[in-house]
Amino acid sequence: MTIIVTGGAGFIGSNFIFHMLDKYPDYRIICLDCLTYAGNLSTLAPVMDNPNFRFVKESITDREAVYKLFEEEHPDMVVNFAAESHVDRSIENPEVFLDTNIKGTAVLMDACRKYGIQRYHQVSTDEVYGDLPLDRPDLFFTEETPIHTSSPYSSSKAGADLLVLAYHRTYGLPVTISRCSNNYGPYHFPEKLIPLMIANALNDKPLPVYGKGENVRDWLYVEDHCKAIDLIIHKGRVGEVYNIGGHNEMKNIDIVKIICKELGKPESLITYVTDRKGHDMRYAIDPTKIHNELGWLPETKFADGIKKTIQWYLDNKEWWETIISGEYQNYYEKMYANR
Ligand code: NAD
Ligand code: TDX
Repeated sequence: MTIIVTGGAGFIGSNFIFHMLDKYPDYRIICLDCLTYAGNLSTLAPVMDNPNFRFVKESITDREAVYKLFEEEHPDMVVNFAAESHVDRSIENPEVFLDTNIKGTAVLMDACRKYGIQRYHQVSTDEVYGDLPLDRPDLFFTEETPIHTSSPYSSSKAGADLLVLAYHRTYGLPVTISRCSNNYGPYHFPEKLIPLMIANALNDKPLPVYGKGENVRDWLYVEDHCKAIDLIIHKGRVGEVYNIGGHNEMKNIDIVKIICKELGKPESLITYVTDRKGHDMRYAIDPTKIHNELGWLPETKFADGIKKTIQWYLDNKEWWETIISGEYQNYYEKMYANR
């Protein structure tokens, strides 16, 4: 089995590669990643010498490069993690989100059509469903919830999902889609809530909470997401969408307070800043389908997962300090100064 994993130098893709190489010693994994600001080759250092692994630095939007890779490797599956993934960046500059998230998905699927494939899997997000109100805790996103996006990021992911379903219906491409809630864990890029708060707290810097911090996210430990995708690509039904979520809804402010407590830092570091434009209020996934069909359940309790995550950031300071000392400084200044 040869699998092309795109976006494997990023947060979830790298965790997925580690999971697959560990679990399937006879699989060949090809990571296709163009190393944007969010991709980090040092993340893949532990597997670089593995004979079952190959890294290819190309963009999923480059048709020629993608076709060449298919000719060389004859993949049995493609799992597409590659994306521009940060909502705040999409608000500043939507265009690259359209290129990578929509056009890149089409290029990958065209290659699958041209050369043949057993499975094309699209890694999508719960954000395609929009948001839920805080005063209706009885409501959850199911796979039938209408697409109703809020940000350029989520719109580009929804556009990709629709293309994937269209390629299935029109060309019979054997596709699956997973829509997951917020992940956390090792190698999470420090522009996102949890790693940003850990890094800032460790540096005794202000902890910028958008709005009132009342927004709710449904947090899932990244390893549980990887296990769900593993199940879907092997046992999921072609043409189907599977929601993945941890039934672990938490307010942003509560997450930040937990991080302060775990690190022994004062809550006085918390600073309320101008809200995100179009900020989604609540995400909550109903994972009944993947549970009933594939037997998947989240295994990591948040109390344990957040401890493991914080410990990882304490043990791997070099990884994130290198990131935040580079181009990230300009990003941080632009996004947070005078906010
Ligand atoms: P990330 O930003 O950490 O990593 C993205 C990776 O994709 C990087 O390595 C980057 O270099 C690569 N990439 C970007 N553009 C590319 C291109 N044109 N060609 C090749 N590679 C490219 O993202 P993540 O958080 O790991 O998310 C991975 C996927 O999971 C995304 O599709 C995202 O939409 C989805 N998702 C993320 C979450 C979450 O909580 N992080 C939740 C649900 C779904
Ligand atoms: O500095 C911050 N302060 C803050 O209050 C940041 C970076 C975020 N927030 C809030 C905004 C959100 O309500 O925290 C919440 C989480 O924010 P992000 O980490 O940016 O994640 P989110 O916008 O929820 O999107 C994430 O989950 C779904 C991923 O980035 C997406 O790729 C995924 O699809």
